[in-house]
Amino acid sequence: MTTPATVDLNAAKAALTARAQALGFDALGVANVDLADDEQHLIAWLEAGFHGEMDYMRRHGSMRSRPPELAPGTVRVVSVRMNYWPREVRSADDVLAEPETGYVSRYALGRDYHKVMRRALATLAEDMAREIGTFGYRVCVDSAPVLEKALARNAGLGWIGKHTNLLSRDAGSYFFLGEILTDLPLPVDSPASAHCGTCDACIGACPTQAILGPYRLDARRCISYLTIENKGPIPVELRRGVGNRIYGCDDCQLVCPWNKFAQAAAHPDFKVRHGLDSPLLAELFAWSAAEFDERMRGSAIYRIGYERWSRNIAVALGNAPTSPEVLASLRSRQNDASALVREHVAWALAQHHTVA
Ligand code: B12
Ligand code: SF4
Ligand code: SF4
Repeated sequence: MTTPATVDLNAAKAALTARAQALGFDALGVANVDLADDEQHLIAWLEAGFHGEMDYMRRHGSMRSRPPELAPGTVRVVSVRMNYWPREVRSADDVLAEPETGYVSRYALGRDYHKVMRRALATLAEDMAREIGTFGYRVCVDSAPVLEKALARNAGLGWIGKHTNLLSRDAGSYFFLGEILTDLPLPVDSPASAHCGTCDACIGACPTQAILGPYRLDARRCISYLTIENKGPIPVELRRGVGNRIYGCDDCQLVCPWNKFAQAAAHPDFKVRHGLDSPLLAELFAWSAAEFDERMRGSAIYRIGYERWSRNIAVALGNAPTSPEVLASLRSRQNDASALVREHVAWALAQHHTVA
């Protein structure tokens, strides 16, 4: 990486902030690369095995807490926030209370945020380079091995809540994070202070008791992990708790009092597609693999594939009230080509006290 010698760093940061806003980011902050305390938490979390089958979390080792190991020369991390809650969307609480309807986490109703954020971050960095000259940088969104929440907290964008998501007083927690790792020694912001106080609503609200205590999440029990990251069967003892959640889960955030201040997404790509904010389970289960591919391409859901998608819907149908539609839907895929789906369908039928 190379750093231009004669850059006014205060002016560069002001320009970066203004450009970020114009590109649709809701906030920007800058932090240095020291994550020593968070590294200790990360090591303890991995040693407890809370990452489950997310082997990459262990493989990346200290790179996650030491950004210069990922991008040599990095001295600052620019963090950005982008709100994702769609402007026009059915109430999450209403859908969660309708067991024949599937609940898709509100972050996944529109286009895949990885693409949206990465494109906007790359444009932000390129625009900066045009303005101040070539500088060293690397753009990251989600899949890059860095502790995004800790970096964003240090950059003043919010605090890590007891549910382990980043949240802020002016925007709640319904936002994505992204970063530019850079060798530009930009002025840093102050870390945000924490405001959970004595509240512990998120811990009690978790349907599968995945939040073992403040800031301690066992991913192996989290519905987000079970329905998205987990490739195999959903553990039988957790299937009831999954309810009608077919992709991700928002419960710990839905009860958070700070989400009264959450703001709707301004970005048009986060608009609801294919009625996913309120889909009938039986209709989704009737999709063929080709229909799944066609409808979900461009969505984050596409990444889990048809088999895991079907597995998740089978569990939700097992948790739905018994009705001729639910039984017919499950029976239609009793002999599915996938052994994983067949096993979940058999479990679901057994919940309705029937196997045929
Ligand atoms: C792995 C992962 C998951 C895993 C594990 C979640 C987790 N808490 O780590 C699973 C699959 C479960 C998951 C679920 C979700 N995820 Co996720 N996930 C990630 C990913 C890729 C890595 C996170 C990580 O490093 N975890 C490691 C562990 C150690 O972190 P941790 O448990 O949060 O612990 C930290 C702190 O809490 C603290 N800490 C730990 N113990 C203690 C103890 C004390 C006393 C204190 C003070 C602090 C402390 O130290 C740790 C290091 O900072 C990030 C992207 C990224 N690259 O960072 C997205 C990310 C965190 N996920 C995100 C989202 C949106 C979600 C979901 C909301 C999606 C959904 N609706 O289904 C859920 C939320 C579940 C939840 N309650 O956290 C967003 C969060 C945005 C935000 N506002 O915070 C991120 C940042 C992606 C992005 N780019 O926007 N995710
Ligand atoms: S996302 Fe859902 S399952 Fe995961 S910790 Fe939050 S409430 Fe629990
Ligand atoms: S629900 Fe309460 S404890 Fe949990 S993150 Fe929100 S304020 Fe903090």
